[in-house]
Amino acid sequence: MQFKKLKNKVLSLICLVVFCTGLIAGSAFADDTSMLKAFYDFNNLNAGANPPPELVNSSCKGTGSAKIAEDEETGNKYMRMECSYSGNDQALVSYDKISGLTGSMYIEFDFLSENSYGRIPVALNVKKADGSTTNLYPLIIQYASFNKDDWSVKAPGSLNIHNGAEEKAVVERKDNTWYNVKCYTNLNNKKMTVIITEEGKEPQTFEYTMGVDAVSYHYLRFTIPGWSIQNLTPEGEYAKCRIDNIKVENFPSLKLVSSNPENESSDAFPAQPLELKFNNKPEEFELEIDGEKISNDMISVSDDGKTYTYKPSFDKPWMWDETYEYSVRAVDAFGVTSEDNQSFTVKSQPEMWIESLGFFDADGNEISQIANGTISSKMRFWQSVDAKYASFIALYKEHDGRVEMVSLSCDELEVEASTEPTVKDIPVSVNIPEGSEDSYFVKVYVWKSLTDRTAYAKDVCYGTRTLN
Ligand SMILES: [Ca+2]
Repeated sequence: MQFKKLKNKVLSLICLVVFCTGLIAGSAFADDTSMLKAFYDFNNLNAGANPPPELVNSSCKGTGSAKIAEDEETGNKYMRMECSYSGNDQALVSYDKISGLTGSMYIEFDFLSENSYGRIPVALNVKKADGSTTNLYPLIIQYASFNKDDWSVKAPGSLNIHNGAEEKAVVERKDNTWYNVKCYTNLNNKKMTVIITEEGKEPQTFEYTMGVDAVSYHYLRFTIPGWSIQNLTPEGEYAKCRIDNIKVENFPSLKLVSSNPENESSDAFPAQPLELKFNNKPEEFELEIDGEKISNDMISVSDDGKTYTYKPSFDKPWMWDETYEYSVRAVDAFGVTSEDNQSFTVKSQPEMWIESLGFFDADGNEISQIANGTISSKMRFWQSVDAKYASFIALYKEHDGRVEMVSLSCDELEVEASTEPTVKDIPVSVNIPEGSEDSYFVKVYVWKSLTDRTAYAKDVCYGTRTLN
């Protein structure tokens, strides 16, 4: 049970059919949502320290280096890379944990170049089907051009993007200015999107089709190669840049990871919601049941955006012994489509079966939040034998963490045997005082009789339901 304290009169409704014990159907979701997530802001490291060990090769070669440094004004720590003029030196930091990953990748980092020297490529290395590797470059910081007599800057250089086939200059390079770079890549549809934001300016978005066919990622690398400053820099000068807030996230290709009722199962029941869970958040979703498109207004989406639930309306339940075939089509943020065709079969009708259909207002509209007036809990009874039940409906409030019952009404329900279901309304009057800060909620119980609080056997009924 979930008691949620919400603002004003946005209060929770809880419907509890107490005789239903352990009846939430379906199996645990398969764990197929594994993804890599990494973030480095360097703030918990000491100035002068090496970068974290996952950024392998951080010891660098020759006189180039990558060390943690601190901004004296703000206290922010970042990774400072520098490389000398001489020969084959380079400063190199590589994140190899993406090796072998597929699908979509999100990379983000902040950078600043302290001077106009050097060509600083940020390489996203990818593997092709034949095992060879090649680079995409979300960013190449391209040196300025200089007047060789006094090394004054002739042209400021640029920020470039390389899609695997060609390199384009997209933004002017400025010294001592922070830029944020976000890069989305998808190996399946070869989309590459780079968003560059100069501090305090509007983001600029650049979209590409990758110039390579790749099957997996290999590494992400930040480098200053020594050759890139040779003969372009007065001897003794260094190329220097700062890198901070490196984020790496892998999104496997969108797919349906579980369905409830399970595919090809045969124990569904008439009011059972159809719940479809994806490994990632779809941006588009379409559901067709028995060839008929279901409006997305009829479908609810979980807070994380990954689970879609269709609940059959109370006057149009799934029918006993029927098989339902459905198709699901979803598209992720990278334009990758996932399509599945599945089915489930509803069980045979038992002697008695009771379903909680939710809460409804006086006009018969289903509601998900408590409001003043008459609220009904609808119960659907499928009976092949005559039966009597006792219903209880109670209004509660939660005040200072203590739950108090405000009102309770009970009734005897008689349900005659029928091949058709019988829907009963169990009403409660709600009167929440104006301006109340308390959380109010409603619970409904159905028992075998007023004195016999029998919990029915598992195959008799379904119905523990929580509405928020
Ligand atoms: Ca930082």
